Amino acid sequence: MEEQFVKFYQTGTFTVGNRLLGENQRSVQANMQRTNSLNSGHRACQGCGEALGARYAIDAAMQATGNRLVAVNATGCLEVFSTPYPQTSWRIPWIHSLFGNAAAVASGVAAANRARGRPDVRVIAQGGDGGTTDIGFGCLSGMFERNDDVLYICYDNQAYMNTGVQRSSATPPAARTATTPSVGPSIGNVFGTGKNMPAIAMAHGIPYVATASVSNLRDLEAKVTYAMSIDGARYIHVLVPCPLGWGSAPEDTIRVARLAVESGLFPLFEARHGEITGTTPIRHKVPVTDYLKIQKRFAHLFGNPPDTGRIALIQMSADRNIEKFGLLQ
Ligand SMILES: Cc1ncc(C[n+]2csc(CCOP(=O)(O)OP(=O)(O)O)c2C)c(N)n1
Ligand code: SF4
Repeated sequence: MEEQFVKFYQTGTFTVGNRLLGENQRSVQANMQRTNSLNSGHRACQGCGEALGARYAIDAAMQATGNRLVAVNATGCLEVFSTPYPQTSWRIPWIHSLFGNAAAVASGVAAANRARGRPDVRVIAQGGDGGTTDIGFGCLSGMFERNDDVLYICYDNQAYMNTGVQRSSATPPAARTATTPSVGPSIGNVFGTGKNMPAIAMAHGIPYVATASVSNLRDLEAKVTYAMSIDGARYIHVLVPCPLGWGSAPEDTIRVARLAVESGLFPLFEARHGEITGTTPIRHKVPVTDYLKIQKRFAHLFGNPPDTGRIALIQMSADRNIEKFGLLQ
């Protein structure tokens, strides 16, 4: 009989697979000693990418800091679903700031720790894309510019989800939201607008900037772990699909996030002091239609006839990323 190589896809998980890996390859989440910083029982929707991303990121940061961590949370889904007063799912010191000032509050916490002679207690600020790219933008830029000792994590679900899926400056072209055109020849968000937040963070020359995706959770853990090993202002931008706002199936959250990466629409990279230092190559390049078709927010692109013009524009932007970051190696 012909021999067949059996591949263990589960390596790195909490289940059996972790034992197949060497100590230094094991994920934080697979460790029995993980802190469960964002505990079960919260009220996120089924399949929420933000809940998943935050759980991995904060547990990794806890491990990297020897559990000496304070998190500051902007208003948004992550804050609302995790802390319906008087309950909380957080098992770490956690502060709810205003919607727009998480970065400034985090800078203050870091300064207070220094003043108390406890610079070993590290600080994370976190928020959604609305809280980061729009209303919290000024405070965040100040935190970067002063090189304050804070890791800021943006969980990018590409709209204001908590208040009913309004457009943010991270909403991609053609995506339908509650505040983008829903009738006429060009349904969905317009082209040529929005902000590239990782590039803006890099332009501040801060020590570390990275993008991550909940499709690559080990990579997310590694980036958070590295970020907590250095000082100064750091920024990680995580793509977190939102089944409610994207109109994707809850069980497809990882798949959608992966297709964003594998199509080139969401490049994974790291940058130090404003220069790209590493990228994650695409393993199996897919056309952007594979990504778009499984989300209702893009359904209008696939009518009869399909909107080939705008689909081609989205494909061009994915191809530009692939070329710019050298993602096909
Ligand atoms: C100054 C201010 N304006 C508006 C709101 C209402 N508000 C609360 S959460 C939210 C949306 C948050 O969106 P985002 O930051 O993208 O996070 P998400 O909920 O998508 O994770 C808004 C508009 C507020 N709390 N404060
Ligand atoms: S609306 Fe979206 S981001 Fe908010 S809890 Fe539900 S899935 Fe998560």
